[in-house]
Amino acid sequence: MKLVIATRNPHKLEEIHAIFNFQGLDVCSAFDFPEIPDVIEDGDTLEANAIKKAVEICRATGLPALADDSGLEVEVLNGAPGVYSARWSGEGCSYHDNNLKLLRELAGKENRRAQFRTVIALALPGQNPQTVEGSVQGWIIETPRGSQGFGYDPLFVPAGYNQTFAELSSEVKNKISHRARALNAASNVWNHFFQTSEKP
Ligand code: ITT
Repeated sequence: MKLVIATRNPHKLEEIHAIFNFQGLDVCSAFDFPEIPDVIEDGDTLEANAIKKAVEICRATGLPALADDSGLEVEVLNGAPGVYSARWSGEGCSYHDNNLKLLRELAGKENRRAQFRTVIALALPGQNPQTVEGSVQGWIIETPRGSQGFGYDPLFVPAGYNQTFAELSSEVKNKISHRARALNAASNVWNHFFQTSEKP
């Protein structure tokens, strides 16, 4: 059985493959379908965008599709940037631009608590899409540190650690991250789909 990972973010795709053993599934990604336009992520929630990405890619390819929509939710910013994490500082912005904006928004603030949250949606042809989620608590430091990972990783220290996600090895990040927890939930909740795929 085939499965399309509905992402064009290479870092995310690499993490998903490092975290999850898709066993007998024949896995490809949105990179393998360059003719399909980017999905417009105009939902108000991570759930809405994850479902939209999975459903549109499932319809366009006729194949089961799994989408990941993730965001950083900062307590003192009422959950921002959240669903707007990718383009927080404007269309075409870089991870660096977003990190600078985060530092500006938190300047002088004592409460630096934040969480990363991932919603995973699975869309199977002819069926209603379903979602699961995972999150990891932590805090935002004042100066970026580390060169691993991507996005807001250089500013995020997960609870129980002293290093940022960009300083920790990918093995550690991929054990404790929002994405790892969401994929773990996915394998429990959708075990039927993943087990079926084990058979030849
Ligand atoms: P796709 O929609 O093609 O999957 P995307 O980058 O647009 O790729 P999202 O809409 O989920 O993905 O955007 C999430 C943004 O949140 C992403 O661009 C990063 O800035 C940030 N982000 C997501 N996961 C992260 C992680 O594990 N570590 C650091 N930042 C992350």
